Amino acid sequence: MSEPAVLYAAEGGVATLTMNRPEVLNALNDGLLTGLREGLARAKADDTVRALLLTGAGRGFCAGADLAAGAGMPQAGPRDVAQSLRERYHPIILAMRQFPKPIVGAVNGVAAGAGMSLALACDIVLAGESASFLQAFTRIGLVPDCGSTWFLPRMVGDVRARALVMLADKIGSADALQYGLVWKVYADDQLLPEAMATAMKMAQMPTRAYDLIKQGLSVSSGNGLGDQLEVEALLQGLAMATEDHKEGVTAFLKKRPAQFKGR
Ligand code: T3D
Repeated sequence: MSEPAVLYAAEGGVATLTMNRPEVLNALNDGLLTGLREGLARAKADDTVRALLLTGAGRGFCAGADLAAGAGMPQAGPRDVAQSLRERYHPIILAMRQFPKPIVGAVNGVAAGAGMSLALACDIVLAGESASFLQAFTRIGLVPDCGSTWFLPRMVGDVRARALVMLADKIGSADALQYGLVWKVYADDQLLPEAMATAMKMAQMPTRAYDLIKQGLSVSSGNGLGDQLEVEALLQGLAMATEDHKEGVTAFLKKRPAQFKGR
């Protein structure tokens, strides 16, 4: 039997999704897209999972849509690309951004096309020194998809976003760090241990507050200050009703470390 296109492992409160088609740099075919959707749903439903780690097997993170499996192949015949994006890709990007637990991306190699969008959809993006990022779309006559035109201007500003998508130059981890695409860069052999340590640390934090933070950040760019203050007030009311808030205050007053339960 062939290996699954996405490996799922859960340990210490962290579910790890490993994109697993290393021979094609984890290009996205149906199996891999289905594996991502199912892995996200499984990790969301499991109360013992309080953080998610996304990475790639082999020397690539994800090379975007599998060009040999139909994407952009004239011989595959006409197809409704918009429908394909809506049905196969968008649910993954939206599930990641709406995921009620933090997602750490460990970008271990090239992240190209929709693979770069996947990396950008993570909450905390960590990279290995040999990681690279490529808005590959114009190289094959396409436009960015899977959220890249939404993420990039917000993350790196308009000047860099335009250059990245129009020039389609591959940038390395040092530039990605300087541009603000990634949080930290590690030596390649340290990336996974560091990413796991980050995810495990986040799995011990107040999970409900993380969910509420993600909700607040997701609407902030469409809001004026007054509206966003109101969003924060509503979210803070919800956070204040959690067991973890009570535990945080109690631990502070008793001068001991907090034991958050994610409730
Ligand atoms: O409905 C829809 O599906 C539309 C959705 C579109 C969303 C998109 O993501 S469009 C963008 C698709 N991705 C690309 O255009 C990137 C294509 N790949 C590359 O440009 C290069 O492979 C990389 C820059 C990513 C890496 O280059 P390099 O030199 O490190 O590796 P390589 O030798 O090119 O690739 C290694 C193998 O992976 C190679 O196979 P081989 O020759 O060893 O048998 C290569 O063909 C394969 N591979 C890499 N990317 C893809 C791929 N196979 C299929 N699809 C790929 N995207």
